[in-house]
Amino acid sequence: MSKAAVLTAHNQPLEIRTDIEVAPPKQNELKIKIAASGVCHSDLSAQNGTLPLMTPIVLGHEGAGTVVEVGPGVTKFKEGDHVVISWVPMCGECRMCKRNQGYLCDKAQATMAGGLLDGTTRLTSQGAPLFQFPASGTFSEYAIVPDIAAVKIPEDVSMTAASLIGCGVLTGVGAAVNTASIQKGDTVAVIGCGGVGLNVIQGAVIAGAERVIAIDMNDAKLGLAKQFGATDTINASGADPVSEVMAATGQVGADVAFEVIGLSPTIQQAVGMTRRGGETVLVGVPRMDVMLTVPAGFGLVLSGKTIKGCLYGSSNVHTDVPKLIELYKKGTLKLDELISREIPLEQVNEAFEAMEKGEIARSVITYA
Ligand code: PAD
Ligand code: ZN
Repeated sequence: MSKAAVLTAHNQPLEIRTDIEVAPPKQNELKIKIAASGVCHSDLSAQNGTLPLMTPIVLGHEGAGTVVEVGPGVTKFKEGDHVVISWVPMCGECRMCKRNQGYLCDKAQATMAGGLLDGTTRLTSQGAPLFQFPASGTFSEYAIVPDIAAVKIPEDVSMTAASLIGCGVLTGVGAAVNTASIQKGDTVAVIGCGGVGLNVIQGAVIAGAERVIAIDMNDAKLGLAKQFGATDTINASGADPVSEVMAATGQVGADVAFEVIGLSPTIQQAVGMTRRGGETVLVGVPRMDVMLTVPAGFGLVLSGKTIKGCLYGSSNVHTDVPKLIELYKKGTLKLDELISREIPLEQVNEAFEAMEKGEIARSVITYA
């Protein structure tokens, strides 16, 4: 029996349960003892129903841990390996993986409602099965994940720092480096400087952007944005970010604008502050009923703009995680600076509250 935080129904606080039964890993699955899990806004979105996952469910998808058991057929992992968990399993063999679009892996589709590759789960509590955040479920002392959803990391890297790679860093840095086509010297605007947005900012710097305009409603976040490489900041609570960005760019607009919140008005703002011929990259996940409306003529066709959706930073985890670890070791990629608080699992609901208030970059749950 072990411990996990369980969402029993949307909009309910997570329940800490200590009766979790974890079935042994099946074919090509790993049992992971979770060392650390970041709390991402997508967990909060699953809690409040913005992301429609099945319940009861163990949330958490930004994690790192140690392999404690391998299922039949596993050849690439052994007990004791340290891994980062990818909430999109990437098989490396399907048509999407083969065209370097592993983030859209065909096999992963079966996990998306909240389970493993066969659509089921290995966790039980109070006699009933518990779903898992797709291919993960890191608000739990133990998780069973497909072996194609794990990436080995060196043992000398802190698991607390590495856990953040599992979602916020792959997504944010990937949005800038993989999804967008930032060119050296570009001006980039980033709306929303939370755990993911700060990574878009550092990714934009890595991709060669010269100016990075950070936009948020919270001055503390704008301070952090500067630490991550923003050259300009705009507090959106007292100003119209579109006219501010236009004024700051000589009425040209940003070469690339990112929306990293998932709200209709800020999506409109991102499109509005993108220059003619530029790119708008949508990273924030809106409610499923949010429609994208842009003036198709001057707003898109006659201005030659591109609007791109960004899933998981268009990442290929099996090659991108090792690259990010190298950048961290070199000091080019900031991970420790993303951690606002280290908390026990019991404080996960407080972490959601702090996130809703926009107070923090990342809370990271650490396990004994
Ligand atoms: P977060 O809550 O840490 O950050 C959101 C930030 O937006 C906070 O700093 C807020 O202050 C700021 N904000 C809120 N409203 C406004 C506004 N009107 N104007 C300006 N700033 C505002 O969230 P996060 O960084 O963990 O996640 C951000 C989004 O990215 C969220 O929608 C999440 O679900 C999504 C996400 N997408 C993917 C993907 O694959 N596309 C992966 C991971 C997360
Ligand atoms: Zn996430």
